[in-house]
Amino acid sequence: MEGQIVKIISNLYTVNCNGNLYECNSRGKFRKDNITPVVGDYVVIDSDNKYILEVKPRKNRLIRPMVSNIDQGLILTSVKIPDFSPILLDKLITLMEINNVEPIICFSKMDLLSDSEKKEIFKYIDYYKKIGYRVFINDQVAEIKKIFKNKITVFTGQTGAGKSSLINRLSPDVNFQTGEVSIALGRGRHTTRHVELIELFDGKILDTPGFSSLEFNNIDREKIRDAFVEFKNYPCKFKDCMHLNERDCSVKDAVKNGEILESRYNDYKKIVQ
Ligand SMILES: Nc1nc2c(ncn2[C@@H]2O[C@H](COP(=O)(O)OP(=O)(O)O)[C@@H](O)[C@H]2O)c(=O)[nH]1
Ligand SMILES: [Mg+2]
Ligand SMILES: [Zn+2]
Repeated sequence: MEGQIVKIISNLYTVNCNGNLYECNSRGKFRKDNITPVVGDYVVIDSDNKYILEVKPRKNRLIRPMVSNIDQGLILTSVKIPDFSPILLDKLITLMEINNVEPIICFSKMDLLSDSEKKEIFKYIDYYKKIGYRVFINDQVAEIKKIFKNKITVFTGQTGAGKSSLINRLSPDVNFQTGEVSIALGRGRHTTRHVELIELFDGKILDTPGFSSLEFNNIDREKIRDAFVEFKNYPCKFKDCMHLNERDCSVKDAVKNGEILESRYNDYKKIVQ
């Protein structure tokens, strides 16, 4: 029988098979093969003996939190307290593109802006839409509810960006882990929390924010370049152009003539360097 791991506590794996939950153990074999089943894994189980028999190949896997097969990430982006940070947004988009996770952008706290500040943010909103991303403002609750269907979604964004508030507005009964509780307890050691996939609007969300550590170690420069999706619309003289110091670079031309947003290009350079 096939299903998906939705929760792991110690060595007990909760597997959802067509809506029925089975609490399974894993087999010693996995440890030997260096496979650790994680939340999100699609697995084959022996439903009589409650054992996981096989872990299916993964679409992707995050380390913190430990989870696999994420489809999309909702990036909560505050425009005030904390101020809008294009580099943080572009870093999150880049990490998601590299991990085969679809970025969806959601701006929060627009109500704290003056009209002229709003206009400035709408330049970014229009640009990210133009290059193909879905962009919302956090008061578009009805529209945001529709994005979850048949997908596994992870929420991300700085502390204070409005993740918990948005989830509360979407569905007041969801118990979303803030990720800040353990620190508030003031203990030296973080309390061990388990991660869990929660059903929401015909899809699943991870109850813990992801992509919180923005580390780009061991990532190929080419992968970072390709994560800036709009660059592909500007073929350069050199096929492997990194759009940095090369001559005859269509991407740099497009930045100069305003087709590519300057902050995007500058963020690309910062990330790649
Ligand atoms: N004015 C305003 N405040 C907001 C908005 N969204 C969240 N907040 C406030 O910002 C603070 C941080 O929000 P929270 O949801 O806890 O952020 P999280 O750390 O990402 O979970 C809280 O005091 C919220 O009430 C918004 O759209 N407008
Ligand atoms: Mg929170
Ligand atoms: Zn180029």
